Amino acid sequence: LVRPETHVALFPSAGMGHLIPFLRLAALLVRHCRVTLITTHPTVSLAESNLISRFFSAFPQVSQVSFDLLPLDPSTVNSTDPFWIQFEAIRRSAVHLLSPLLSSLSSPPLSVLVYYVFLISSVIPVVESLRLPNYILFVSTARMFSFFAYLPTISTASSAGFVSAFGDALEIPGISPVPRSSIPPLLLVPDSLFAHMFFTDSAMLNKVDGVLINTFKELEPEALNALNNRKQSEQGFPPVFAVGPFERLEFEEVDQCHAVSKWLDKQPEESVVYVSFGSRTAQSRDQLRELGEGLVKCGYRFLWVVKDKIVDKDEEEGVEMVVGEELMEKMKEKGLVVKHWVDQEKILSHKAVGGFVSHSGANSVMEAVIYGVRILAWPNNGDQRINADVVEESGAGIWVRSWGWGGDGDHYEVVKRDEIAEKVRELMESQSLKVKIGRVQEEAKKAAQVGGVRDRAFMELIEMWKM
Ligand code: BUP
Repeated sequence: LVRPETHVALFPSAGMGHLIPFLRLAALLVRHCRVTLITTHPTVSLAESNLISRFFSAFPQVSQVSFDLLPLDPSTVNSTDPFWIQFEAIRRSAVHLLSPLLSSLSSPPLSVLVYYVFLISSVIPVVESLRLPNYILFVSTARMFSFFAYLPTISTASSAGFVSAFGDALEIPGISPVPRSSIPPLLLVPDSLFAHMFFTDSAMLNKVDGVLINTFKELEPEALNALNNRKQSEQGFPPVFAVGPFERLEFEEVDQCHAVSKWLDKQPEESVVYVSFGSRTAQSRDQLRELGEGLVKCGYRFLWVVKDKIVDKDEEEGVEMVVGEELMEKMKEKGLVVKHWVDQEKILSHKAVGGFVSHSGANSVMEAVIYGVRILAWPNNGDQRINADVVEESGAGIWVRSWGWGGDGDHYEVVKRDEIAEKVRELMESQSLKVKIGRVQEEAKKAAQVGGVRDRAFMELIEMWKM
């Protein structure tokens, strides 16, 4: 069996969508080896600091080392999104602080660092000087990773070069084309912070020893095969390990969800559509109201998590203020509308829930698959249109390509209530969708069973890391 001295340090970045998979990875790894989690302070959201505390209470055997961020002048960063500013603060701080921090983790000596993708350029010089193997936990889909990893082959490492090289769609060998309309919007904004990170870090991929992705073969066969082929044919391309599905852990449970659970308990089986757009994207008031009207119109019961601010600490107005009292009154009969953090997996695993209107964040897609809840994907931002292809191609759900990005900002269009109602009805009524998600769920269960492909992937990694 594995020697206890294998020691893995995990270095996540900001935001719940990134923190959660790192914590779930920590929980899977701690069964086999020593784990240290590097946490950064301060966090952007309350949800992050709360979850970190609960994690260490639940896993006292995981060591914590704290990484205090150096101050960053926001005017030196081309972004107003607090999460992107935080990513940059972590990147810059890591250049100075990571080396002494990793060197201090000496008992037992560190075997490997697993970190967030947009830290590659900060981490590589450090791990090279310490001769430490380095792996990424890519917190999106394998399809998105194929896109990320393909960029250096077509661009001149800048948005301008990329835009002119792109055309209508990007043909990546082995996967279906990525249309221009699916490119993360910020990648097309010259000199955006996001574009800077994307191009700088993808260009250094060949210095990464391996990539872990929370996915499994049957969910993304084409992308995983294509990545494997690329590894075989291209020197320096890192191996990709499908280590999913990651599952929710007990410590993630939140008290606030009791009222939600009580309400769900009263609803008939598979009668409720759950609506949530993730932890980082706020929607415009106009879109929120059309969505609310659409939910009323669809005729199904619904549980809707409203979000109109990017960061939870800024959410000051109650849900009535945000969606309007008149609409709240209409929604009362069939809906429960909340504006706080909920226990999403508890909701998805509830027998009353039959469908999920989701922004198709990678974690949400995987969670819906695990519980066999079919998805109506409505991408808001970033990687989400690329993930929506995974939803459709795998049979986990549907999406409407003609709908614009669903968030708030210049490039977003409001989708009207009638269209929303019609698609939600299709989601809830289609028998073929039900059958297809059932098949994907079965595959997810097989991948996660004891001795299944997920366990084998971890054993392979740990064997390598102990050398
Ligand atoms: Br909101 C919300 N409760 O109320 P994604 C989210 N979640 O448990 P995102 C809750 O946050 P990225 C809530 O289950 C999932 O694990 C949810 O991750 C959980 O989207 C996670 O789905 C959200 O990947 O992150 O937040 O947009 O930017 O990484 O896609």
